[in-house]
Amino acid sequence: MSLARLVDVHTHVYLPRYAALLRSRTTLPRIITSSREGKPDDRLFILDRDTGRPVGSQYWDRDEKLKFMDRHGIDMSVVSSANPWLDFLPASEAQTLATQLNEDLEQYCADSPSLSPSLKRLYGFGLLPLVPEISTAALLEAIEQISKLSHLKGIIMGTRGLGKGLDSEDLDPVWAALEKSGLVVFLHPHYGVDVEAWGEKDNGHVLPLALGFPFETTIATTRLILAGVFDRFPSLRLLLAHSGGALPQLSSRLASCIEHDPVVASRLKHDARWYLGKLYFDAVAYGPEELGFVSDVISRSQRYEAGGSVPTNTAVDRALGSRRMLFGTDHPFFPPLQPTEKWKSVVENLQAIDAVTGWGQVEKDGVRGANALSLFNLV
Ligand code: 5CU
Repeated sequence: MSLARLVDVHTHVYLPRYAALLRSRTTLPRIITSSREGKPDDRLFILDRDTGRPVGSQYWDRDEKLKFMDRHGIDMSVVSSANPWLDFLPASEAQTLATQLNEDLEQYCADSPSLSPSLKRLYGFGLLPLVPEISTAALLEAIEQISKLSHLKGIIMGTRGLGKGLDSEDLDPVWAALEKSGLVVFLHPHYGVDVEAWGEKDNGHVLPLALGFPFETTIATTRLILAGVFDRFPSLRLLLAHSGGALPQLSSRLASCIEHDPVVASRLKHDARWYLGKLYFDAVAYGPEELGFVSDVISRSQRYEAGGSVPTNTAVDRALGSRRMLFGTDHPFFPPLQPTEKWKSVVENLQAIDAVTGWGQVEKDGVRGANALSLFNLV
């Protein structure tokens, strides 16, 4: 077993202030409290057609986060607010709450135990008030606020932007400021795809979570590529949830569709596959084959370095791609259905990293933590 640090970059919280807001609401998203066997019973409703799920202190209490980390050998976590963030609020409320929640998260991290004289156990992703009608000035102020909070190392963002999606040019000043700040942008889904796609059978939350979430990320990232955002802001650091969804699998098809489309064919500076090598991917994929495949696709992007040159047949260096992949748990989501010491969702992701063919100890340690330390400049 390696002694290298284990760092969780995909782990969520509903900060107490936000949980209180969810409790006060009468429409989605909300927490409904009822009584079960004489005890208060909190249930969270956030998704379209959500049937609810139990929520408790593991969603908001920092001690519970630290206990979970200890139980799974996680040294450090970069914690983010869970979906749906501020998406449902009017602009002025979103702006005020973003400022407060960023302060709250800074405190949550700053007061966490130290791992070494210079490192805490908890760091965070802040929030921007990304809602329709918000002013650009308010967004830039939020980026400035987060940049000054020393324990916040990035921002978490959904896919709606200001209501028109992330490919809207209205967001260019935001991308420019984020690029300049060096903050990592964690792109995370919430809406999935049209619920009609799921049919009428009750399949719990399986279809929206297993398929809807990753497809939402796939679509949002593809739209960013197509809009030339990575051409205009080449140093933007974007971390994709759930290993980038289906984008790695579909990237050659995307490249071909672009090449054959008169509207888009000459728009981008690079072959679509090149952009995947500029992104970061969490390793929340649950299987070694998937992780290996994603690292191949990232590695392969270098073949497209010269503006879409013809790929060679040289074997891809799988290890190279691993440097852009980072361990995550999705805690406190996906708790075991029956009480167990360790959560299967965590154990499986760790076992997957360990079992990727072609990754040596250096690559595995990188994905487990060293890549995160480097990406977030945690030294
Ligand atoms: O179980 C869920 O609904 C979720 C969610 O909403 N967000 C997330 O990050 N993971 C699971």
